[in-house]
Amino acid sequence: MTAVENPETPMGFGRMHRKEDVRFVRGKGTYVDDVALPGMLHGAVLRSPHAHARIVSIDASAAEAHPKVRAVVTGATLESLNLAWMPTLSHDVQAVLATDKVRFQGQEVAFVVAEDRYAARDALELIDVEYEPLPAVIDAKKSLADDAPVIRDDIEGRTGNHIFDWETGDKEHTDEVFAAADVVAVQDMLYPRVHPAPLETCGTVADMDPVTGKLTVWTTTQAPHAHRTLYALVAGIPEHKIRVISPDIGGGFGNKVGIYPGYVCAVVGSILTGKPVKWMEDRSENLMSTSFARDYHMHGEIAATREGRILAVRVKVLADHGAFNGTAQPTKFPAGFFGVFTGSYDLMAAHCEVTGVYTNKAPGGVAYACSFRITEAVYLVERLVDVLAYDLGLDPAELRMRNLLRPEQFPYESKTGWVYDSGDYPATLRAALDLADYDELRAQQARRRERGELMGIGLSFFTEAVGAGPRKHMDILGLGMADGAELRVHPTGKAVLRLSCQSQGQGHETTFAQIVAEELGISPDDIDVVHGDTDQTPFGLGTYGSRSTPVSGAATAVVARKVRDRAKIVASAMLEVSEDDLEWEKGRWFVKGDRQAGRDIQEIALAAHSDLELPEGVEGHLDATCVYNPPNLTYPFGAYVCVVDVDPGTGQVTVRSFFAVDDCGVRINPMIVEGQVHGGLADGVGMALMQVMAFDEDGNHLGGSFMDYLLPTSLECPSWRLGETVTPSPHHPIGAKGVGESATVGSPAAVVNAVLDAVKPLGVRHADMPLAPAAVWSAMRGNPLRTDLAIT
Ligand code: MCN
Ligand code: CUM
Repeated sequence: MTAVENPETPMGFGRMHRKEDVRFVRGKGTYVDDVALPGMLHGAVLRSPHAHARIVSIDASAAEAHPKVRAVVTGATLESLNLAWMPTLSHDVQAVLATDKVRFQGQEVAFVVAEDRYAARDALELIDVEYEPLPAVIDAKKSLADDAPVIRDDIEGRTGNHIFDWETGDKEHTDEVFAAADVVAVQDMLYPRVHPAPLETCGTVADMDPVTGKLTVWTTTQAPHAHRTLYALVAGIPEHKIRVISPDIGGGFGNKVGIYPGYVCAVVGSILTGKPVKWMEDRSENLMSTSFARDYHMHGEIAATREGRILAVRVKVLADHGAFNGTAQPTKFPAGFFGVFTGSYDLMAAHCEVTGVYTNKAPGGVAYACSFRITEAVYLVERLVDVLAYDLGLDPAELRMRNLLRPEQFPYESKTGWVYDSGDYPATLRAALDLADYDELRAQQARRRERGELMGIGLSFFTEAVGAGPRKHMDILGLGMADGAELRVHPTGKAVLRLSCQSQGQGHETTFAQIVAEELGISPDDIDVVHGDTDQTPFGLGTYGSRSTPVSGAATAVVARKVRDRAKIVASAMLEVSEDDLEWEKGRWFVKGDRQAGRDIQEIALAAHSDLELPEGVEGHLDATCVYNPPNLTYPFGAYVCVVDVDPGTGQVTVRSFFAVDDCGVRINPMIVEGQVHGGLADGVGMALMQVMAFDEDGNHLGGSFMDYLLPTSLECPSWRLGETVTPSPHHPIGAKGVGESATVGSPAAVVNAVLDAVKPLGVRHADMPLAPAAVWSAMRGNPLRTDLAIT
């Protein structure tokens, strides 16, 4: 880890401590669970013990009779309010509370509102639900069988579990290239179901004021404005009568993009009782019922010449979407951004087909630091390249170097239609190999292999696509993806910046202030960043797909430039010179050729609020707004090298070292970027080695606590070694690209490739994540495990 070299506040980009940490390290953050309102009641959710069952009856009378219970909400209550079903962000519908059937274990069946949390929990036990169990569909591969029970029989005319077929690329041309290729390497692989597991679970405090009719919702959301619009559309409450406040968030990682039934129930509870209602889920509830990611069964093929020139990639995917997620995510493509599976390589052709299916699992496929399926795409192509290297007997670094896109090819349109904005990939791979001292590592590996030791070196090279983005790629509820920014400079030159995005730990209060500082020369300490409150911030779709820097960051730069232009008009009036005679240097306008004659931004701000006479039509004060509609996504990229040791007796993997060179264009705060990368690398180690949401045959969820669903700690992680290259995005006002998900997307393949490189002498070509000791041990004996069904 790099030390903070310059702890003093820079007047713009550079390392600086995070402003928000002043409250976080003192335990002074305000999270949803810290919100306490007078007369507040508490809600609890009754959940299904079955993965698939018909609901015969629900008798809530005993719970209703509990002296501390104020309301019991069931699907029938919601039906009478026309709220039984809610749209998911992915254009499907989900039962808020089950009425006809339960479709996954942990599904919401009833909601109790009581005077305290304990009473609410106790009363859940008093609700008598009669179930008629049905066979559960857990294995996506079996969901399409003719005799598989139909999970979504609530949808009229549905006779099976098939949701969609989606394809991209040119099939005919790809098949031709494959037919003519010297070599075709084929590999099936599973990206298992995983969960983001943020430190803070999800929750809501809903307060419907019966007098004003205004609904205030404190909620754990990465996208407050999207939630408000959805509440308005679903509940029919006028949008201006809804205020969504997303206070401090204890991690999101995609878990807090969607709306969950508990949120809606808290709102309904408040409407029914006329009191504020708090609902906070516990850890098991979070792990069982909220957004899952991945669950992609992939069949990949890669075609090449004998010399190792990669020609084409062909893929078939079976996507397990769980019970309620008809399409993958809030995007026009049902398979999300999986279309970037061509990776970082100069291919002649590519084609992929994705089939989505329902299973009796919690709604899946949404998000986990993933850029919506890019994680799966990168993993697939980076495993395929290694499998090809294995088959051809080539060094995986050399094979990548020969096939990476070259700098002169940018902007590059991929064979599936994505326009990569900028990059010098070979330079970044070279930087990573140098950082790792690759040749020396290989030499050491050879020596160790002679001693019977299993040392592995794994590589990955990833291209991300972040900053949703143009409507071509993405929309939620038909809303498009522009984000707003408002900047107000006060008379004394201090400023407030209002943004539609929402930080879950990424440090927005610091970095967005730094963008204004860079543009206007106001110290970041003098700029307050306001976000997470729909009453106080302009509309925008929030934080996911690492879009805050690409979209809100761009909006911030543009709004600051607008203020600078306004400041120029004021300065010209103050100095009584033409605007054309003024020149900007950070923090002041001065007269060309006379550096002494100038006004700094603080003087200009005061004058802008005075009776200074401004030109006809120019308003006073120093404010501006901007709505930024990004012309393209940004495409950060990186090269990773992972070194592992595998215990030949137990299959236990130790990550010895990890070298990561990330390119996210211009870095606003390199310290924060490095923190983002550290977190993502830990995620990658977790997914590669231990994280999986497994189920048994009956649909029992086997990962309901951190004893079973394993997260990496510092003990499993090495001391990360980071490097950087900087290729600015040509279309972003400050040349920045997003970085928040890069390392999660890029690192699993490096870890898996390293483990498989270690066991290569034993003839192991592939094994599926997570490479827990049992999986590695079995693979070493030629007996690969189906990890999502077998490992708990
Ligand atoms: N940054 C920078 N220079 C760049 C790019 C980014 O200084 N060139 C800074 C940004 O200004 C911001 C941070 O790095 O402070 C991350 O920026 P960005 O890549 O724009 O990502 P977002 O802010 O949109 O965050 C979302 C992203 C996602 S989608 C997930 S999931 C994830 C991630 O961020 N969840 C996180 N990182 C997380 N980090 C924490 N601590 N907690 C989460 O829940
Ligand atoms: Cu894909 S997880 Mo993030 O986009 O919130």
